[in-house]
Amino acid sequence: MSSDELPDADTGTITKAKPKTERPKLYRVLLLNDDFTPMDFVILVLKKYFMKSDAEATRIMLAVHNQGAGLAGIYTFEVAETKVYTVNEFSRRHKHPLKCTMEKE
Ligand code: TYC
Repeated sequence: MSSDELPDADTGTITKAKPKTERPKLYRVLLLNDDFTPMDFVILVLKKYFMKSDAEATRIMLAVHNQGAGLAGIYTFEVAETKVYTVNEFSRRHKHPLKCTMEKE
């Protein structure tokens, strides 16, 4: 029996005493560099889907351009999944090879 498990007085049933408010797992959403997507398009994506300012979007775009990948944001699983899907769809629709991925924090 772990410290958060208490036996019921009458039945001896073991129940968890600790209120369960576990923190959700978080996921990093990344943009990947490529040779063809215009810099302005990457900045637009960061502003449109990740709510970045012009200055912050430019900083992140240049970090991706120079280092190969860069952090667009950190979200819960379903939000991260939706960002990845929406950004990849938006890039495909505009015929740019920009790729967005996610990884566990
Ligand atoms: N490397 C691209 C260029 O020189 C710009 C770019 C930046 C592309 C970031 C993708 O995630 C990216 N046009």
